[in-house]
Amino acid sequence: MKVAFITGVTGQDGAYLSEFLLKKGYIVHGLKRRASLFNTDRVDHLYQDPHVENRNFVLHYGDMTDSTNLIRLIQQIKPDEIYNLAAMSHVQVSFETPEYTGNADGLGTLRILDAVRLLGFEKRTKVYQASTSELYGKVQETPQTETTPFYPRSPYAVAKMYAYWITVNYREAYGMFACNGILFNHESPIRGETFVTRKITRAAARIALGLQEKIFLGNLNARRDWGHARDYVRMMWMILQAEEPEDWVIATGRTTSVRDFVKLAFNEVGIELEFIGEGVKEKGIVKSCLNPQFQLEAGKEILVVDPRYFRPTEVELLIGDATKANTKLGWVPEYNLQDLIKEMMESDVRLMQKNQHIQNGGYEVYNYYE
Ligand code: NDP
Ligand code: GDR
Repeated sequence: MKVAFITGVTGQDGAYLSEFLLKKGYIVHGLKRRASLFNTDRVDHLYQDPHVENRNFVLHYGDMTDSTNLIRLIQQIKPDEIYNLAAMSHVQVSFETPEYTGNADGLGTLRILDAVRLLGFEKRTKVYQASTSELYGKVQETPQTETTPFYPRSPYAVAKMYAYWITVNYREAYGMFACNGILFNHESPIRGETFVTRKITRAAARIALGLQEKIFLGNLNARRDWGHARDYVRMMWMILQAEEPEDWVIATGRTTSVRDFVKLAFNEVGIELEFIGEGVKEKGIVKSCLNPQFQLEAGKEILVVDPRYFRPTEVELLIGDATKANTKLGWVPEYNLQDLIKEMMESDVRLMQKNQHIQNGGYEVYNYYE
């Protein structure tokens, strides 16, 4: 039985990857942070009572900023594969917490790699590093490939650039099987609520059900290459099963603006939108509501641009070319954007209907819109 250690196990990708590896027969160990509230919602269905022997899913407390903790855990677990997914992963928040982001995302990666080296595990433990299309930043060429130059545009991306190169360096210096997956945006029904896709699908569900008046968004012109997290975690595993350690772009090859994502999400529940005005004056208005389940009048303003969501430096256009992954490893995504939006909308409508029932029963439901 292979043993995997996943940092960031409580995040979107950590949850999908845990499920994937457990199905493959792995023993999965995960790193979780101590928090004042429970933070394991996404993996609670995999939880196993610690009093049961021979568990195949085990969580450990730790933090990417704590070297001794990481060394001790890697020594105990003796993983065949480490998936380093832990990170302060919100680009806009990284402008508010640049030093912490550098520490957790950049130096955190070094701590993992160096723990492997220090313990003499260079030849037994493979390392996957969660690199990102944010490395491309300011557009140098499109579509972006493994050879496109990097031009990071946020403290997050700069930290991830350090992580990318330290992974390459440990591979070359110490012969480690250490690889970067340069993953473009990938989403799902369990995507964090403050990333734009989930913010939109939650709000679309709430607006349709009459639980929320409008959504406030930032740059509607930004374009992203959005895939499904389930397809992308499969590729993380494939990267570590390849013959040679290399770096790989994972993307769908299709790019969509934030504005079009909004339209598609509302369309999914039978609501047609039109956009009027420009820049900070742009607004989203209901054109028609064909779904008898929802009471939305034509002409209602449901989207407003709020400059608080503009970033000091923005990444305007991402579109990836995953030809290498396709030809060398046979990776092809199973989901397209329409499938993804359908799954996210169905899930958020169900979730919000549940909240509506609770509210109708006289109880308060806490909601936040960012
Ligand atoms: P999430 O934000 O959903 O999850 C991040 C995980 O990292 C959470 O488990 C979080 O714990 C944990 N974490 C954050 N800081 C620390 C820390 N200091 N010590 C230990 N754990 C920490 O991200 P995703 O699942 O979406 O992404 C996974 C990785 O892939 C990240 O590194 C991200 O930067 C990268 N990436 C993501 C892409 C995407 O589109 N999703 C694209 C390309 C790269 P907690 O739950 O306690 O907050
Ligand atoms: P991104 O994802 O920055 O690409 O990073 P996010 O969903 O936050 O933003 C995508 C684009 O949408 C624009 N935008 C808004 N974004 C947010 N969050 N909230 C808004 O209200 C809003 N309005 C417009 C943004 O300006 C941006 O252009 C994600 C993260 O998962 C990273 O960890 C990962 O590395 C990259 O994807 C690939």
